[in-house]
Amino acid sequence: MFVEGFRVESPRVRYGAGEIESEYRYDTTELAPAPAPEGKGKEWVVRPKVMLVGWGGNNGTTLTAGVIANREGISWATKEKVHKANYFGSLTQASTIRVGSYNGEEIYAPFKSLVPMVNPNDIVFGGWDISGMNLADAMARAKVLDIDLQKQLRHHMASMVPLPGIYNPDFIAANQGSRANNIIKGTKKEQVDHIIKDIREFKEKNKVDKVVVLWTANTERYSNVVAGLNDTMDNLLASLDKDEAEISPSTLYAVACVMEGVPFINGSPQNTFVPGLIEFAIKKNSVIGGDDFKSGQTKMKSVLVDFLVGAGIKPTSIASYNHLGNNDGMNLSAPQTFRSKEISKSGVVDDMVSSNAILYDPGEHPDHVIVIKYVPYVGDSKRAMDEYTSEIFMGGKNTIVLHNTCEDSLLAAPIILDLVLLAELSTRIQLKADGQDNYHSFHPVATILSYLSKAPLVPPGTPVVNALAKQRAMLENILRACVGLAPENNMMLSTSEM
Ligand code: NAI
Ligand code: DG6
Repeated sequence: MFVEGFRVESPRVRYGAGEIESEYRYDTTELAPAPAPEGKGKEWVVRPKVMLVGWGGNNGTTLTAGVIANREGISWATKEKVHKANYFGSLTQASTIRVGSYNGEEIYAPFKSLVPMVNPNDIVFGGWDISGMNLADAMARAKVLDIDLQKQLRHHMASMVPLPGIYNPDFIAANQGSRANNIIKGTKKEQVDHIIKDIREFKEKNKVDKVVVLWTANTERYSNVVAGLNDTMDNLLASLDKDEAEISPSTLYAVACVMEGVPFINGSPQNTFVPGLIEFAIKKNSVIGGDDFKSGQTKMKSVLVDFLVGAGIKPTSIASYNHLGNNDGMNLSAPQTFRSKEISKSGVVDDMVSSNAILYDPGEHPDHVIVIKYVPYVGDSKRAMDEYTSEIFMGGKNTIVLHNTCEDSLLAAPIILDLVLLAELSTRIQLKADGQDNYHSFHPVATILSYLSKAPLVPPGTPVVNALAKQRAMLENILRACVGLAPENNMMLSTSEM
């Protein structure tokens, strides 16, 4: 929606002849030295169990290995230098927030220090995989981490073996069949019951009361959304009882989690959250979030197009190629699974384009092409190439070309960590509006995870925000609100004007 102009109707604003007078409350934070708080609220934080669907894949093994390496303080040598385990790439662990100023100087604090959050080193991992390979061998199969590091991690991971997973060859590429040797048999209802039993046993075994489940398994094809099948909660649950073929494995895991009241996050692009599942999660007030980790090319796009459109420049064509050689790339070489990825990668500029009707006519959209090719030799080291062409002042053209080479799983693993930590945190935040009697939790469809998702899942009827800076501001301002800090307004009035 776009308006040509507007006028504010408010008792705090007066339009006069040649001037506008407004009353504005400018909130800013001036810090003062104080003793450090004791305990930092650590006692509030539970030790969560994270169950990954696709635990033995590149992302699952890389994240598990990375957390163990951090917990154990492991360092390893490459030909370049001795590396120390870190959480670079994690918003919660490696970024900072401006908390105020002190004597005219900007003061930043770790993002994770604003409210009590789970320490990733405390996370206990588990999960499912249709491949029964133990995590040490699966880490070697992934070929992501340096060999000296792998050697130090092997004994920590050899005893970790994924639970059998739900396999349906109709939903992923046929080329995945050879690794499917660890499978839950039975009807769909029995498979859901099996997942529920797994979750309960994990809670029991690890003496934890909180579990977060996250899908980092193969990208599936889209499920058909059909009236009477999966369009409502009742129809989805009835279809489950009837063992309907069109319920995907990812939806089955999600149904199990909603039944158990366990947060379920989808890191892949397919429509796991069919309308019936969303309705079910809302009715049960069980957290769901996704879709598709926003790791590299799309993250850049959600910055670059926001900048271009925000600068009054008109992107007219975006061509995004990438090639990769890991198992994800092999699975995406099938047209149906590629199509899921194409959809999630394509929608990312929609909100930016529709925000500016000065640049774009109604219905006008830049050409936007997504190409993904499987090139086994490059392994996990994905190459992403983008060409952005824009119209500029007086008929000019501006072409920007990007080339990014990066290990895909090293980008994704910290994002998975953030998704888990923020999903867990969101279950502990309670809010209440003026006039309401009781506190309530956030809407179960976790918009708060948008920053980390290529195609953010939002409550039905709610606008989707893809622009990265807005997504970060939302998250940051929510955390600031939790500790009574004003939203960051970046007006800089206290330093320059007053
Ligand atoms: P991967 O192919 O290495 O791992 C997927 C794992 O899932 C495999 O071990 C496979 O055996 C297992 N699996 C497949 N179906 C399963 C099921 N129904 N139940 C249990 N396990 C199952 O893939 P990778 O690289 O770890 O990526 C995982 C997912 O994350 C993919 O869907 C990918 O598109 C998505 N993703 C990855 C990003 C990245 O940067 N690495 C970014 C955005 C999304
Ligand atoms: C190739 O596109 C494989 C995909 O799984 C991507 O690596 C993944 O979706 C990351 O995409 P992006 O656009 O966030 O880099």
